[in-house]
Amino acid sequence: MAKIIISAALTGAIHTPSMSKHLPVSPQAIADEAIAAAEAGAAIVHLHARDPETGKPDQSPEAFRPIVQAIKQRSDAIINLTTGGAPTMSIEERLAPAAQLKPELASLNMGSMNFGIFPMLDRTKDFAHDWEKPYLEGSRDRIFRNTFADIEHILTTGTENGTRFEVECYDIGHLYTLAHFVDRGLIKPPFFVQSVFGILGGIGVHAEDVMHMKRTADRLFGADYRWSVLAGGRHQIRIATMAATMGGHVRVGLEDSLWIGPGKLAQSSAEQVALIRGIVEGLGLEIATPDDARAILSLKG
Ligand code: KMH
Ligand code: ZN
Repeated sequence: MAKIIISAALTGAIHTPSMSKHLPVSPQAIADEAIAAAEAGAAIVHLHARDPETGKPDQSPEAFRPIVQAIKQRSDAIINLTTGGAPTMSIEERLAPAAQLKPELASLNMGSMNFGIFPMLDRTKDFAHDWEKPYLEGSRDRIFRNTFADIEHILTTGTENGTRFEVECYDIGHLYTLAHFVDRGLIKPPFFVQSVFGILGGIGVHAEDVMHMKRTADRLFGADYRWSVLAGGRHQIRIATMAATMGGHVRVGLEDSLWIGPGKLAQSSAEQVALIRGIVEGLGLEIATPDDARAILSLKG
């Protein structure tokens, strides 16, 4: 039976430090979280970086370098660098860490969209840093830009470096955009499709949404794709479980959800990895090691 790949997304650019004291911010904390998640069963660690003083997303290659070095010294987990960065950043800025550090995997966001993080304002009383509130508020009037030209630029730069992609699809149209790049021969199978559920501006978190994504991807890509699923916030584990029962791979981590249960903050991404690992193994399925995942996704290693 095929093994299930667990990805752990450790810090991201959606949540801000005042939402949870457990969100890792410094290079050391992000690397430690990555290693703990890998030890708990994650084969892939998806990385963003932050300014250690303020916790603001920092997309400079210099911010990523010490994180990547520390992880490589202590783990063979697959390193997946964000090219999404944050919706406030330019495409060149977003691409720079992956272009310079040439990881095995990088994210590739498949369409421009609204990306609403402003509802989180309601849940946070006090902000420790000046940037946090306007950053969240600004998502009312900000577009997460991923034009066809942007996607092609990231795709061709990464491919020249031997980097393959976690293809992030936030809606059904993004699958058709992937099909367009497949038709043009710009991406080769197996495609690692990360379906993203529950971002305000993308597809929702109903079981029918998950079924529709899977059915559409099956029809468009047949045996040429590997399906992984993430859901934002409190829906994370429910949707990951649903995907696992359908043979999908799963992504968890504090980038996607700060929670481990109703009203209970997760202390780490590793805690979420351990939870979903227990569910996957309880279903009688096996988790993939990093080398299993390299084989499943045809990575350079
Ligand atoms: N934050 C996730 C919903 C990226 O880094 O390219 C999507 C993400 C984007 O991981
Ligand atoms: Zn990310």
